[in-house]
Amino acid sequence: MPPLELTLVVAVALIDADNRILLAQRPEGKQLAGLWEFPGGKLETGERPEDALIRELREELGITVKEACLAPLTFASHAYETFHLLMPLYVCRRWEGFVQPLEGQGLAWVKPQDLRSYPMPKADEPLIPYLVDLLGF
Ligand code: 9L3
Ligand code: MG
Repeated sequence: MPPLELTLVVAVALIDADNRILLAQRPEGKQLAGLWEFPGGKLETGERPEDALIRELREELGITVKEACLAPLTFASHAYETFHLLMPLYVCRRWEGFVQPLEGQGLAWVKPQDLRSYPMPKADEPLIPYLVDLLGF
């Protein structure tokens, strides 16, 4: 069997002053529509993960994040049917601007212990315990 194509994606747990985490619902018409994910997206050619995340957060949520405010927490890896997704997860507690659903996506601020109630992409689910341990519950 040929190796699955590798897709590099980057995601972030935005954490507010009440230790709630932002989940975004994947819009209709996109892959995995309706599932709740840590915001982010694919790296474009030549982009570093931090650059891609800063770009995605501006495009999807209208916020400005400084690279120094992005801390890597862990790494997700999941083989879907047609591609293998590798996705570092960053955490971020500071940004400029107000979070807005610029792509019409649903947004939810969720306590760590409630993350399990939101149906997520397979790649995102194993990230939950890292956030629960980081933030307590
Ligand atoms: N994906 C999974 N979990 C996430 C993100 C941001 C993305 N937290 C998957 C969904 C798509 C692929 O990665 O299959 C690319 O994402 P996008 O560019 O469609 O957002
Ligand atoms: Mg995206």
